[in-house]
Amino acid sequence: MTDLEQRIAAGLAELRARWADRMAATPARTDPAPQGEGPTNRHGMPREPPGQNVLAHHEWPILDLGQTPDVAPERWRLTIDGAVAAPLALSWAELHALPQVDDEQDFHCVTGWSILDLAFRGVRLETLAALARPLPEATHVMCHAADGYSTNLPLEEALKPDVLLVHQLGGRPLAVEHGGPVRMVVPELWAWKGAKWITRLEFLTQDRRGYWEIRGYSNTAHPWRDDRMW
Ligand SMILES: Nc1nc2c(c(=O)[nH]1)N[C@H]1C(S)=C(S)[C@@H](COP(=O)(O)O)O[C@H]1N2
Ligand SMILES: [Mo]
Repeated sequence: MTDLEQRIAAGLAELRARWADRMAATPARTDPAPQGEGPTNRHGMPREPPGQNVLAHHEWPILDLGQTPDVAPERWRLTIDGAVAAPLALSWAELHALPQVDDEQDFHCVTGWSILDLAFRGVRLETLAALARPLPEATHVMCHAADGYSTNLPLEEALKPDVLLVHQLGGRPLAVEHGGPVRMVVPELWAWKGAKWITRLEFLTQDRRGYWEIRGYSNTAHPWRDDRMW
């Protein structure tokens, strides 16, 4: 193992010892009476959360605050700081030097549409957390984006292995209107939890609401519990 691989493995072991039980107990994995329809997803939840319309990939809406930041990959940086033992900043090349993951995921937007089977490629948030080493008192992470957007996550959601910093879709660079060069995806929660044009992961020792959470969106955001507002 290289030094980098060793640091990731040691950081992951520590995070999993601390968070695995809480991750396994989240509603998107254990709700005894999940709402929705269709065959089940990989966690046993109905494929379509309640009231969702499934759209084709080419119909994927673009929803954001209205200004698309132009972040060239050579200038892209991700800062990881706050309640961590080893703050760091990553370049595009450094992000690509980390273990890459391919994952087909569903994308559920609270405004009533879902897209199924998006073939994402990227880096797990847990890999980045393993390098930054959240302090024992860290409980949440605030995701900040280049357009001024932000969204908060409890660590039992953020550290799940399907939470990715995505830079490719279907083998091509992620389109800028969907958050390229790098966006987050959090497939077990509503899509607003995934910041497009991600710039900073700020670990927190208590919860703090992000852009939409301040404006009345649910702070829990569980699709199969129909958590839409407050
Ligand atoms: N940076 C940033 N990320 C964001 C948003 C935003 O306004 N800015 N909107 C969120 C919301 S409300 C949704 S529903 C999804 C939409 O992603 P899409 O435009 O790729 O469909 O992005 C989320 N991430
Ligand atoms: Mo949204």
